[in-house]
Parts: sequence; C-alpha cells; structure tokens
Amino acid sequence: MVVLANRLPFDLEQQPDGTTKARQAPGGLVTALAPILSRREGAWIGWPGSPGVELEPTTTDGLTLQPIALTESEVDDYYEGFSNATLWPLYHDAVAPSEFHRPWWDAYRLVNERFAQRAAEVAAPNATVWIHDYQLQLVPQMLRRLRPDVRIGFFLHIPFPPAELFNRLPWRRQILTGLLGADLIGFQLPGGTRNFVRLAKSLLDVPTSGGLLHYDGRTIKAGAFPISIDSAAQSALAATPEVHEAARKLRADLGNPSKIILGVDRLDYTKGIDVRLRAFRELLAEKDPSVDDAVMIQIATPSRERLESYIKMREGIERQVGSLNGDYGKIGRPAVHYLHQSLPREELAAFYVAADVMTVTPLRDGMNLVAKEYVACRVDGGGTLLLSEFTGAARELRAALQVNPYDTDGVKDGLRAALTMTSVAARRQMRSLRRQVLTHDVDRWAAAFLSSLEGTRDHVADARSRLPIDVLEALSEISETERLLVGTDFDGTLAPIVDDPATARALPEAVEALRSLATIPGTIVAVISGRSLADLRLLLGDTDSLLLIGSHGAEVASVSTDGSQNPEHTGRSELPPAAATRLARLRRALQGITSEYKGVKLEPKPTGIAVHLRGAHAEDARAVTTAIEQDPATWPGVHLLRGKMVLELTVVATDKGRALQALARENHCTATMFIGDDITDENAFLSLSSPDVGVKVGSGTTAADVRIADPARVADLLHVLDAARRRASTRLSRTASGV
Ligand code: ADQ
Repeated sequence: MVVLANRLPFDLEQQPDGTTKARQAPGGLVTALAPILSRREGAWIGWPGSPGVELEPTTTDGLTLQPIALTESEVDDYYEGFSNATLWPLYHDAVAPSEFHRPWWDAYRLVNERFAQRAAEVAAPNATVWIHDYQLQLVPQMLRRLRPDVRIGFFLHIPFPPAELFNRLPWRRQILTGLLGADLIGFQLPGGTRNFVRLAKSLLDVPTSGGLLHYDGRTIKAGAFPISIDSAAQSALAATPEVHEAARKLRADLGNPSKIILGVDRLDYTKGIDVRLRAFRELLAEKDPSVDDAVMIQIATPSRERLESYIKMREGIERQVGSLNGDYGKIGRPAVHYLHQSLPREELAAFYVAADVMTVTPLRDGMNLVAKEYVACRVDGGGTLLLSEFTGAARELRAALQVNPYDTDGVKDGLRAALTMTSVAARRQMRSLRRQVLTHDVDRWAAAFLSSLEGTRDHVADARSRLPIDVLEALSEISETERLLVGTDFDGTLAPIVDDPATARALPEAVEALRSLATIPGTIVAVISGRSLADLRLLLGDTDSLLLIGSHGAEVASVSTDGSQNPEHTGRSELPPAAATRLARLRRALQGITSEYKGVKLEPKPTGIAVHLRGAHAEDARAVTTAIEQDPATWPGVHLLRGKMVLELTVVATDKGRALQALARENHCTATMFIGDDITDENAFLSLSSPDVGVKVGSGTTAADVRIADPARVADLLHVLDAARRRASTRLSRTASGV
C-alpha cells in the first residue's frame, strides 16, 4: 500500500553531520493515519516540510518515507498559493476570499505530476494507492495514466463545496477530471458526495447512478467515510496517572477556577476562535460567569504562518485576547490563557481531562478531530462539548450542545448552558458521545474505505490486460454496431473440454458475462452447439435472456424479433416423416459399424447421431471413421459434420453457419461476432463477412479473424465486450433520442 499526502508524517531534518532526523509533524491527517500505517508495511510519499531540501527515502518502523522535494517557489505557489489561498478558503464556504492566479495553478499541476511519478515508481504491481486531500486532486488521473494496474483511492479531508462556490474555479473541469482518475472518491459527509456527483454530472456530463459515476469506460464509486481518531489509544492515554496528575496540577496552577473552558485548534480562520472569544467576552461583560468563576484556555498550533490572511487573523485573535484580559482580567487571574504552541499528545490530553467545557466553533470544518479527542479523553464521564453545527463531527456527535457559529447570541447561550449544565445532564450527554466515538474509530474508518476500494477492483481492466491487441480492437469496433448478434459455441468455448461430455460445465464468469450482454438493448446473444437443446438447457440453467440453439442449428428455441425467446417452445425440432425414417436407419447402421470397437460412444440427438471417438484407440477411431465415410455418410439426406474426435451425422441440412445467419436475419442484426473452437464452428466463421468478427479459441487452422487461447479468455472477452457494448448502447440511445 502506498499513501500520498502533501506532508510526510514526519518532519525530516538534515543534521549538520549529514544524518536525517525525523520528528512527527502536527495535523489532523497525520494524527489519523499514523496509527494505521505503523501497523502495516507501506510507503508514504510526501513533502518533508522544508523547501529546497532533497532527502533520500528512509524506512522507520516498516514504513518507507518517500520525500518529495519542493523548491521555495513551489512551496509559495503550489502549497501556500493554490492549495491554501485558492482551494482552502473556497472549499470552506469561502469564509475568506480565494485568490486565483495562473502561475499557482501551473505549480499545482507540476507538483501533482511529481507525486504521481513517484507513486508510479514505487507502487508494486496491482498495489493499492491511497491519495489524500485537496493538495493532490490531480494525482488520481495522472497516476492512472502512468499505472493503469493500480487501485486508486482518494479521500478529501475538507468539505467539498457546492456548485455555487466550486464553479468559481477557473480550473474546475481539470480538478473534477483529476479526481475521476480514482476508483473510489471518499468524502467526510454525504453532502460532499452529493456536491461532487452533481458537479461531475453538470460540468462533465458524467452519467451517474446512485453513488456510481461512469467515466472514461470505468465505474467510479463516491461515498462518505467520516474520519475518526484512535479512540482506544486516546482514552488509554487520558486514563494514565501521569495525565491525571498533570490535569490536577493544571487546575491548581489556574487557581482552581470552578470552570475551565478550552479551545484547541490549528490557528486557522475557519476554526472560529474569534467566535468563542467574542461570546466569552460578552458573557464576562454580563458577569455571567465572572472571571472568578471561569477561565478560558486557547491553545493554537502555529499554521501557515507566511500567508497574509493567517498573519492578519493571528493579529486579530491576539488583539482580542489582549483586550479581553485587559478589560476583564485580574492580577494573577487572566480571563484567557493563550498558547500559540504545538503541544505533545500527553500534555494536550491533560488539558482535555481538565476542561469542563470544550469549545469547538468552526465556521466550516471537514470533520474536526479535536471534538472527538476531547470525548475520548473523558474517561471520567464528565465534561461538556459545545460544537459548531458546521463541522463534520456535528453529524455524528448529535448529543453535543450544537451552535451556529455565525449567531453570537446562540453561541453565548450555548456557552452559558454548557457552564451551568447539571453534572447529571452532562454525564448523560457524555455517555452518548463516548459510545459514538469509541465505536467509530480511525481503524473502522480506514477499513471501511479500503474495503470499499477493494470492491471497486476493475475486473474489466484486468480482463482487457489479458487479451491480445487485435481482439481488443475488434471488440471496440463491433461494440459500436446498431444491432449486435453474439454467438458462441459451448464445449471448448464456454466450457473447458473434458473427457466425458456429460461432466462438461461452463465457466460461471463466461455465463455471467453472456447473461449481462443479453440485457443490453440491441444485443442478441445465442449459444449454438452440437449438443441437443435439452442438454444445453440443463447446462446453462435459466435461459430467459440467452437464445439456445442445439444440434448444430437443427433445434432452435423460438425467437421473437425483439430478441426475446419463448422458453417453453422448441421450434423446428420436429422431424418430417422421411427424415425420421432416415434417422432410424442411420441409427441401426451406426450401431452395426461401432459395436465391435471399444470406447466408441453413440449419442442420439433429435436430428442425428454423434459418434464420439475420444475413448477409442487411434486405430479403431480411424477404422470407424472410414466405415462411416464410405457408407452412411454418402446416403442422400445424411450430412456429416467432423468435430474434434467426434463425427456428427444429421438427417437435416443444417450447420452453425446457417443457424447463425438465420438468427442475424431474423433479428435484423448489423454485425455478428461468433466465438468457437471446434471444426464444426468453421462453418460459422465462413458465413461471416465484414463487419462481422470470428473468434477462434485455441490452435488449428481457421477461417476466423482473431484468436484467443482458451475458455478463460472467452470469459475475459465477453466481459470486455459487455462493458464496451454498454457504453456504446448509452451513446446509441442518446443519439437516437437526439440528446
Ligand atoms: P485540521 O484542520 O488540522 O484537519 P482537526 O481535525 O481538528 O483539524 O485536527 C487537528 C489535529 O491537530 C488534532 O488531532 C489535534 O489534536 C491536533 N492539534 C491541534 N492543536 C494542537 C496543538 N496545539 N498541539 C498539538 N496538537 C494539536 C483536517 C480537516 C479536518 C479533519 C482532519 C482529518 O480540516 O476537518 O477533521 O483533517 O480529516
């Protein structure tokens, strides 16, 4: 498995002595994936976090880190520019204005190409590649072009915006096309999936059905996979005596206030830090609570510090904190403690354990892991969560006190309610939240995504890769015809040859593909065999969609012109009296000829007799053949068909070629494909002419146009034809209806 994300899960720093030091980097994605990858062997492709640094791949704990180097200007344009100043605000409800610059887009494309190249180099054959987030939305398509064999999953950690916002992007089509290179596209919420599917439909004309999109000959799945945390590990950490003690000490250091209000975020304008500061300020102004009763701690991880919008926001928040403390603080008792720092997990856990009220008030957030971490840390069952309804987490954490971050009065009410909630009510709320978080952890998220991705394995692409190029070309041409007839032999074509014909069985994949083909409008599918019709019915089971033609065309299940057949009726198998007399005479003669030879079997059929020679000595087989050729085969009205170690004598003039042509005529077919392996199938191949296609299975001289190896390849061929015909049929019906 290969993971691609903008950042490596470690900051790799080159030491003065030339060695590389790895330090775990902060961020939601890393927090989510590190536990999974530490348990699997895999490769992670990402940027080490410093511009202009070229590092060699290194392996830690079975995980190979593949650093992608970015120049200073690429960091400016691809990362800070297009990713964080164009896409990030646009995808977050445009809470800040997006900037659109063409050089940024060029850099984004270039860096995405670099990631795709590296993935193409390191992925094993048929590997699973999981691409993460908005910085790499072009990689799925780029990688698919380079490595069609790998399975590609894409997961977007941030919201996917509605058309009204997404359509502002000058490169909207390219982004959608980039994503559609994946087999599975995951979003945090069903709303993101809906937005994406609608946009693919409206901008790229992609046909969709449910969460499936049909694009470029492939079926792509889109769905919601709400991310989570390593809940058990987080809970276990919070339960340690060290964390417990740190939380107690923290409260004492704060002067044992009755309520601690906590905020933990990356310092980002989407997180609504200003929202909670404003609400707290107004509550303090109303002395409800007073600064003696409640204290707020805001921990803000430094983030994207070179971007103008982040610099301005930081200034704004620090001004807010300063003025709050200036107006409401006391000596030794500030109203807000503000830490612009990234803290170790254990310390953060102590803050969660100490906090009576956790404030999570983003204006928009894909999920928000902080809310889940807080819940997981409350092993004591206490604490209250105030949660913005515009976070992905709000959809799952229903029991939380939910607020609209744009409604200052609403946030104030929520905060007041959280501060005054009875401990019984708070415990009830926390019990329900914990049930959700502990049963929906990051493992479950990853397993759900990966098993859904596994389910998208592209059988058609696999089948295509096993077929010769001339066969693929023939399939792609013939699938475009208006009315297509597909005929196939049974033994040696759908079913591997076995010594005893009674034990022959068709390959289930081949039959499944045939049945599927038969459901496509304008497509007639027939199995034409030397076996009796009754035999074919027994071997192929439910024949609703397949036409069965037995005894080399002498027995035909009745067919209406729309291609449906009446399974009850067996047409044209009643013999005229003269032919019936001939058949009886023939049977006696053949019994006479073959009775002396061991291993020769006679198989009576409704319109003739098959003489099986497979079980006889070669000499005996030759003698029987000569005797038959010299006598019964010369009788008027008796026809000899030679198969592989079988002679067929029929009393009606028919062969697979005639049967095939009759079917094509009756159904007004514009092209025919016939697949067969036997000598008797040559009549069918000979009856074909352009644009028809004959497909010979196995070796031997043939009049067919192309050749494949065996019944397994027939199954592949039918699957590929089915997919191509399905696409063509959609196009044909659109053209017909003038769309
Ligand atoms: P982020 O926007 O980074 O993630 P979030 O989900 O809250 O947001 O994750 C932040 C992570 O950083 C948490 O695990 C938290 O513990 C950690 N963190 C925050 N402040 C910290 C500090 N001061 N010190 C140490 N660690 C700190 C993006 C999306 C989210 C989505 C995640 C995962 O924006 O919506 O939930 O990806 O998909």
